[in-house]
Amino acid sequence: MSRWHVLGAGAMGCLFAHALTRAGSEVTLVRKHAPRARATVTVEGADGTESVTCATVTAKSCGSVAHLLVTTKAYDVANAVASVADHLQGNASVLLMINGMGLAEALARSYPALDIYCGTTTEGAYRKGDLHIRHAGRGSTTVGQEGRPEPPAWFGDFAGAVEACHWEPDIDSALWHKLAVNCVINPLTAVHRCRNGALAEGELREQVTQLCREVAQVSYAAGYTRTAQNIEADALRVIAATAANRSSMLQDALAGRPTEIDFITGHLLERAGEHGIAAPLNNALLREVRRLRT
Ligand code: KPL
Repeated sequence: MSRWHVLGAGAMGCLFAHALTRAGSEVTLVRKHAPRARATVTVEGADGTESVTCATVTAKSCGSVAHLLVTTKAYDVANAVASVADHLQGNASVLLMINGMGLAEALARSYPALDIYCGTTTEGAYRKGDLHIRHAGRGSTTVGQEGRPEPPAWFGDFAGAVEACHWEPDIDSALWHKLAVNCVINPLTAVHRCRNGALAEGELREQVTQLCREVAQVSYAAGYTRTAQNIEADALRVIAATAANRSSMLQDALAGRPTEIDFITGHLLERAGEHGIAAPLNNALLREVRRLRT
């Protein structure tokens, strides 16, 4: 069984730490403060409530790290990884389970020896308290390293612990698809302070169509043909399936936290720029969401 260090103790960090511990992996939560050597992680699910205990350490005292799972907000990744950099084994495996794109490449430039993987999940979970979450909806988890057809040795145990988890050789396309859906839903819900379902009606529905048109143009140009062809149908399906939810960007905005807009719409616009595509509504939303905190 692999030993995992987990950065980020939000809903996803807790969900994965719980699943890995339950399956027998040794999990250590790396936290800002670790007053106790062990802490309880509690998950409320459809089948009841279950708790496990995990080791807790601070970055300074975390010991040697062979497998690092990063579940922080996108804007915290660089600092969080830097905080444990002195403890990373030379060729440590780092799995980024975060929103947005562009961070794996940035991390690889800073730490060329690291073996970096990316993942995306449709699991639904929200935080009820410190290390206490509600697992609200079951989904699937996709992990990969672009261009690597076969998973590494640790993936067997990981996939055995995490429900409906599969290896994806073309992880970039999976991440882009998630990013595309997030570009359509997250900024609109944050700016209009509405739940996802409100995007299916009226003027916001028209903006969804315009965003999808822009996202499709960029997706075609960047070579993500399946996303280009299906983005509107896929975004509408996610809007319907998550109608009662507040998007993560709306939750961040309501809590006065920074948002992940630069890693979601910002990344889309970078790619649009490379291909000379304007994407005006995405541009306007990027500016509006950036202004939400000022
Ligand atoms: O991923 C999401 C998010 O909120 O970040 C969606 C799919 C939009 C669900 O709310």
